[in-house]
Amino acid sequence: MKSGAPPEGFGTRAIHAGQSPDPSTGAVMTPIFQVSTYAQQEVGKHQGYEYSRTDNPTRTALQGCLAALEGAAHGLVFASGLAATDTLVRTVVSPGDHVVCGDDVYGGTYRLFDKVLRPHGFQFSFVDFTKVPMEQAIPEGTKLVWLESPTNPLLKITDIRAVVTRAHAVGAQVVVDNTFASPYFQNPLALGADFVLHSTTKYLGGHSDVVGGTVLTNHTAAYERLKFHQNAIGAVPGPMDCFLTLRGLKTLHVRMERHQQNARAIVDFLLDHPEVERVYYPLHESHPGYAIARSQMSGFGGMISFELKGDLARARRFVAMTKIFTLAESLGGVESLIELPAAMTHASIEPEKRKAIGIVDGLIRLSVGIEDLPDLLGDLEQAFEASRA
Ligand code: P1T
Repeated sequence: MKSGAPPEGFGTRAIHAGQSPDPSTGAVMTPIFQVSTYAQQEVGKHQGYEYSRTDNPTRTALQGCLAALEGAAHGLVFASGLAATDTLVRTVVSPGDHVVCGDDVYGGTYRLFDKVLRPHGFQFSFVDFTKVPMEQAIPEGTKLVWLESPTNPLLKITDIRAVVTRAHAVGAQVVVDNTFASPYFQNPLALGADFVLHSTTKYLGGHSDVVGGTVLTNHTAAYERLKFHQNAIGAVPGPMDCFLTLRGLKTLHVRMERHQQNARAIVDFLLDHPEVERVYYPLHESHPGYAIARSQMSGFGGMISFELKGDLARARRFVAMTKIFTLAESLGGVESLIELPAAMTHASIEPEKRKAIGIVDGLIRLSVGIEDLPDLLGDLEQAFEASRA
């Protein structure tokens, strides 16, 4: 795209935002600036880059593109989703402050809050925003509200506008971890949230070949503090990781449509299957959060959770017997994955807490990829047969 042309639609932004042909060579793709330091003409006189922990041109391009996709004024990237989470919490609250967090979040987020930040004096309470009235869930004195919607792994839907209204009334800021929806289907800043976080490892990178995280915001003062911490703490991604994520972003809109198409057909297949006990998918009429989901999301991708009839052993056999769905942690890549959250991604949550939230030991989570649908359906069908006792 030539400089000066305004990028408009999502796909155009995914391909062009934050990037222009390299001025020194005309290279159409942002180069991998594999460099740690930059020449200065005299002390403090340089071309905008001093040291790659502070800034790197490949990272700058990625940050600009991600900000454009979430409709944010500012974007910063980190070495992982958890590095982004840690830096954000340390930036916006202090030890002693009270953080209210959704009860159903990625197990690593829970572990960071409960096992790393709590011992430093940060106060956390975990609540189910879909059940507890907002006044009770977010009491006076709360400084930060942290939520996922849809949640990992139960795909619960929180009314983001309602959380924002209550949080702002008590002077708290709101972070939405938007990893599951992706910016293609949901933009929490437009719903009033103060910060959006993504594990870019997932849909944004999209190819299971890179780990990363990002924070997006419209608050300039908070962005300045976050940027200071990004450099001062130093949990930054390398240029190759930024390049891979940037490359992944270019097809985000196309991939999300196909994830959604495949997932919807698999949800129908599972709902009709006599050996399936329960299916969780937010954009299905059967989901209790369906109306809210429709009001704040324009669609949903490939995440489905379900429970089989029968015992835990059946679920363990099932996940071991799929051939196209790979048994693995993570999600959001082009390839389909299957896992048992209680034993894998959410094993760091104490068993009694998992049970209270509803993450039963036999819960199966699918990340539906963009392979051919008949092959995916055939794979699940053969796993049903092969896993029968
Ligand atoms: O893995 P990392 O890039 O550090 O991102 C952490 C993270 C944050 N938020 C959500 C909603 C996530 O799902 C994750 C990582 N989740 C997995 C690895 C998983 O399989 O659920």
